[in-house]
Amino acid sequence: MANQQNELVKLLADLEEEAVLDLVRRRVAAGDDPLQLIEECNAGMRQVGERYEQRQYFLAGLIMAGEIFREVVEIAQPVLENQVTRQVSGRVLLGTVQGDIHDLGKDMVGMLLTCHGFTVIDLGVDVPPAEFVEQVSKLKPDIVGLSGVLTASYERMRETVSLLREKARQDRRSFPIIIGGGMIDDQICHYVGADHWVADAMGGVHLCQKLMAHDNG
Ligand code: B12
Repeated sequence: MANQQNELVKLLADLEEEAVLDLVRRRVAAGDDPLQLIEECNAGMRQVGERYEQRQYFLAGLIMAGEIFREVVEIAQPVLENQVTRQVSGRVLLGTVQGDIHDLGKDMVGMLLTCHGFTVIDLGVDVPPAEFVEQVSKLKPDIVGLSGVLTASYERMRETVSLLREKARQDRRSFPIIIGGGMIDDQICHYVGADHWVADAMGGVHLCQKLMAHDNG
């Protein structure tokens, strides 16, 4: 199994589209956990990023990696949807912050939250801070989730959080703001002013479940 795992990471890092999809299909058919497969592909994506930084890959490599990852998620999604029990949970407003068009991570979180009974309102990518504020006022979600993987996104997240807090104060409402995306850590969360951060999509689901239980308890 360890070899197979390394194989998937390596195949994705090498952008071997057909071989990746073939291996994923075989492992799904053999009963492997689809989240584990996605996690391995994520490790492959990080290697693609490193190769891009080292100029071994160019933009086309990032685009290709994005396409392969999306195809992997398409294979895994039906299995994931069958695995989970749907209970009615809360409403989560999601979006990738302004200036950032990376959406694979956000979509992954959205899909898993939906599988776990959350109603997800997805504002898409490159979402200006004012748009988040407007939609939060209109849709009144229980939780707001911001996604961003570029270093430049942290400034936009900070601005978005600040505007959301101001509006929440005016409306006498409160809702937790969580952030996620590649390189986010405690320090960035503190800088941005968000309430929580998570490193992976399933961690996001567990956090949202905890926040809703707290809300209702
Ligand atoms: C694929 C990719 C692209 C694709 C994206 C396709 C798409 N539809 O999303 C494309 C080609 C569009 C792209 C473009 C660019 N990219 Co790019 N890209 C990547 C790459 C290789 C993978 C990102 C990815 O999708 N990972 C898989 C997902 C599933 O992981 P994730 O996003 O981290 O999400 C997980 C968690 O973080 C979490 N999560 C994410 N969001 C949220 C939100 C919430 C609420 C929660 C709870 C959890 C959560 O859940 C997810 C699943 O576990 C990364 C490398 C890397 N290390 O990340 C570079 C990377 C992010 N890109 C980079 C760069 C530089 C660019 C470009 C500027 C390149 C260019 N010259 O144009 C442009 C920027 C465009 C823009 N304005 O946004 C740099 C960023 C460097 C930096 N520090 O800012 C990276 C790190 C590569 C590198 N090492 O240099 N890219």
